[in-house]
Amino acid sequence: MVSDPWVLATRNPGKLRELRLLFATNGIGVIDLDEAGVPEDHVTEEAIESFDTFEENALAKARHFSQLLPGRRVLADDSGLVVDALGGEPGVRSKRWSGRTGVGGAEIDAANNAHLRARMMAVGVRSARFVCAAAYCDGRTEVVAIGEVLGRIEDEGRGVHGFGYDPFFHVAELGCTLAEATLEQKQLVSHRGRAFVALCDRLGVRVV
Ligand code: ITT
Repeated sequence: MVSDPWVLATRNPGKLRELRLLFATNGIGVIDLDEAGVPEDHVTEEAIESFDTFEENALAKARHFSQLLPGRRVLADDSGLVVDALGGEPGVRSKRWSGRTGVGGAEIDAANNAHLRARMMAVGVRSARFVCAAAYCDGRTEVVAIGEVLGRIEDEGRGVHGFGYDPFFHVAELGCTLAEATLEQKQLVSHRGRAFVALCDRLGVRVV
């Protein structure tokens, strides 16, 4: 790696895996908050993401952790699923949509996916999109960029890769769900891949 690692302000290992791959193509290392030595402060971290837009939440996260990590380049991601037939739900509330608290990782993903399946039962219009706001802050410069991927919600989940709602999100461009795609395939079309490529473009950093 050619420079100090950048800090991705996340506690989500799925996001870290995807962005590590993307930034590695340009020789930039990425570490998460645990690796940067920032102890988890659940209450504060939840409160930061209380805006109604992905952009505001991502920028608030990047700013907050940039203040805790002076001199570091900090990236943040706020993302979620937007389902047309549900009036845009769950949107910025994607992580806690099922209402389950006190669990994380695979358990919260399973609860959210069960909730999605139940809400979409007997719904004819299946179109949806994933949205990601990517933010950068280094104490002087702040940049935010958006990426989206269009798809449809499947009746049943398929695939074992990825995280979150990936098993239920079918992408026509790939011909499969995001959980059936490899990390590299997901990266090429995903909301996150597109948002961070646009962000890097604005920062003058080339990633592919
Ligand atoms: P942070 O620590 O980065 O905040 P998080 O999981 O809390 O991690 P968000 O607040 O951005 O992240 O919530 C996004 C939720 O939306 C996430 O928990 C998933 O349920 C869903 N989501 C976002 N991107 C996704 C993706 O690529 N595939 C599947 N689900 C995704």
